[in-house]
Amino acid sequence: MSYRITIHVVSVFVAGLTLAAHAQVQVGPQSRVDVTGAGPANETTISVHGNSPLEVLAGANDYGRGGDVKVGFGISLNGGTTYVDGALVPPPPQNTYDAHGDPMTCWDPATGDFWMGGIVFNRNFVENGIYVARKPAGATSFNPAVVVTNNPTGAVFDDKCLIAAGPTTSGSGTMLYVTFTRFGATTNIHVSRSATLGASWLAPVDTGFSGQGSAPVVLSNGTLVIAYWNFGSEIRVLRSTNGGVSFSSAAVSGVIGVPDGGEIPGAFRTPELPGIAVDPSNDTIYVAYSAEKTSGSTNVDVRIARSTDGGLTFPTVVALPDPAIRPTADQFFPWVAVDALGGVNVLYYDTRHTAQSDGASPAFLDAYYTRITGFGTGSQVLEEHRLTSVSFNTGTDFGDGFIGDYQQIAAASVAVYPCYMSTHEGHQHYYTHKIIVGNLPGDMNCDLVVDGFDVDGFVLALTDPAAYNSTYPDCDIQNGDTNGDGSVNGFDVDSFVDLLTGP
Ligand SMILES: [Ca+2]
Ligand SMILES: [Ca+2]
Ligand SMILES: [Ca+2]
Ligand SMILES: [Ca+2]
Repeated sequence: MSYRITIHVVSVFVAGLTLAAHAQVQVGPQSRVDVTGAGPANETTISVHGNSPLEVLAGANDYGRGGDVKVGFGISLNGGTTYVDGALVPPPPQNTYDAHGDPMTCWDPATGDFWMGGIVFNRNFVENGIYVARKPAGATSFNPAVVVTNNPTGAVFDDKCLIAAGPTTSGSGTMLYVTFTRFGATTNIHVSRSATLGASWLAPVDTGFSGQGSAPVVLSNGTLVIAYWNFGSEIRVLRSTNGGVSFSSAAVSGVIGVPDGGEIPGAFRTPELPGIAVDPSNDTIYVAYSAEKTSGSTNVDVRIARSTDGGLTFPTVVALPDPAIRPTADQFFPWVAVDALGGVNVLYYDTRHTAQSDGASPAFLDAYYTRITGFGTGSQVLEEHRLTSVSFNTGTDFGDGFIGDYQQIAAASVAVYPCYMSTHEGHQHYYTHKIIVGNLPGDMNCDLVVDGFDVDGFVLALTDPAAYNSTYPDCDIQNGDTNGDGSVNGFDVDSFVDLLTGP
């Protein structure tokens, strides 16, 4: 017996050396979400199941379903390899309205369920509102949608909604928040809440603060933090420590300059809408936005601001991309997500691959992804990957007038899913990749979960590494190094068992 183990130690160690040469971040192939949609589709949203990270819910403004624009969705249970796609059906009376859009998604750690929705309106801009639908974990369809707001008179118009789920301030149960801008007598951000898992919604609260692009997250103590653009030269956050009843505002950025169409190639609109994410392990908040490299410059960059005090202050700001690498191109439409290893993952559009002037129409863009480790420290590393294999033409559909107003990226465990629009298939469609940012010790079947289904793979990795690699060709045998000593061998058995049986 001891002889056999010795042999296996040697053979597995060699395999480990080979794999160690692989890049840390593995970007999977591009996968189209609106597989049955005729397009165009743009303005993306995405959420991932935190405890079952192959389950993904993506969405977009989807013009390819017949009739006017709808909230399109794509559900994947296999990490975006394949999608079930379609469009949401609004609840009465909103199912008679002409158009919907501003897609939003969220995932709730307490129930494991997803919610998705958007705005809905008649083209006369009188009747309008917001709705959401619940998708139970593992389901490939939605429960009937529910009205969040409905405005039948045209006195107000609700716009640019986003949604978050998290614990209540008392720690018991889930609170859902939909944040949006209500145009009318004011342009204030409003917040609708549901303590009934989206079955019913309270009348929206006027935060008292004017802004657009409100993007919410919920901290572990129930504090609600909402990034927004103040219609001026600042990115700010709203904070509510009483469950969305009252709000205060704090600065994220100071003066940023406001990038507009004149500072970016293309004629499409480029509102300054921030992205936001929270690291659930420590409540660190990251807000992503575009800014002039220096005040008055037309060189637009992405910036990521970090708060470690629950959104009161954002003292650490990182700019992308590394100016030593790409000195002149514009980067915009950023969103951010935090993986379980603490990496800060950023999606954005970039103009670098075509020589083009600001305002030149159409523009040629690429989707880019950067993972930041050691955020804001002397050991910071920016690992950048181009996601699109060819630059896409923004003049495809809408005459270069519209490519969506935002795009999103989501992360869970060691998986990251950017979701962006490209026109390379002849229309605006939307796409994801599964990006693996590191090893998940014990996950031998690479479903991003460590459980009893990993036992067979673990045994095979120890006894026959070649057979493991052929049986699990997409997996990294180094996940068997559960004791973290760099080798996969019999010394990993105890720690593997601990992973299966531990808390
Ligand atoms: Ca520029
Ligand atoms: Ca730039
Ligand atoms: Ca697994
Ligand atoms: Ca080991």
